[in-house]
Amino acid sequence: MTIRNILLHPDPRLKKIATPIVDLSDELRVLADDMLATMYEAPGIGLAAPQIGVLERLIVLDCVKEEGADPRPVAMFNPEITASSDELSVYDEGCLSIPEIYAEVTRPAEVSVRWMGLDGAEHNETFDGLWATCVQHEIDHLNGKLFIDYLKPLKRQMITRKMQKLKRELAR
Ligand code: K1U
Ligand code: ZN
Repeated sequence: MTIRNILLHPDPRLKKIATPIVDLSDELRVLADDMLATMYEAPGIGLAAPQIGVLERLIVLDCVKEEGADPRPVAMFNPEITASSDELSVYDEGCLSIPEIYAEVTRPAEVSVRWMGLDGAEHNETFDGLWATCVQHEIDHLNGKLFIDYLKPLKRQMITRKMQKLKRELAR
């Protein structure tokens, strides 16, 4: 497994709409494995393919947080939200492409998702809690949307300026 480089905001590739996956190839299975390894290493609870510069509709997540609980790595090809609750939930979100910055985002508390799994079969599941927040955050990445896009323009601008400075320093 290869740990991939995670793109940092601002990057034009993080603003693009990712392409649907047509055939589940061995290459895509390797990509999913690499993304899970990259996510665990970061560490994070989710990762979307555009974050490693691959503009295809693939996300991975594992939101099991309880100490000693079994991990639950999930890879979703072409994930789609098929239903959202009216009830909302607020979570202090982070993003591996915007490190060390957290902000409250309001989203539906429960979402039903359809996706193609590593086995090539269709899966359907309803998520709540952190899983619901994370899967929505990751699907947003596939549509070129970042969690800071939910914030007021001034706050978003401040974060973007901070990230531009960080990227300049890292490039030195
Ligand atoms: O997509 C990403 O950038 C990953 C992101 C997912 C996410 C976090 C919080 C709310 C919604 C979506 C992260 O994983 S940021 C890191 C993080 O939250 C975390 C890291 C280690 C342990 C627990 C959480
Ligand atoms: Zn993110």
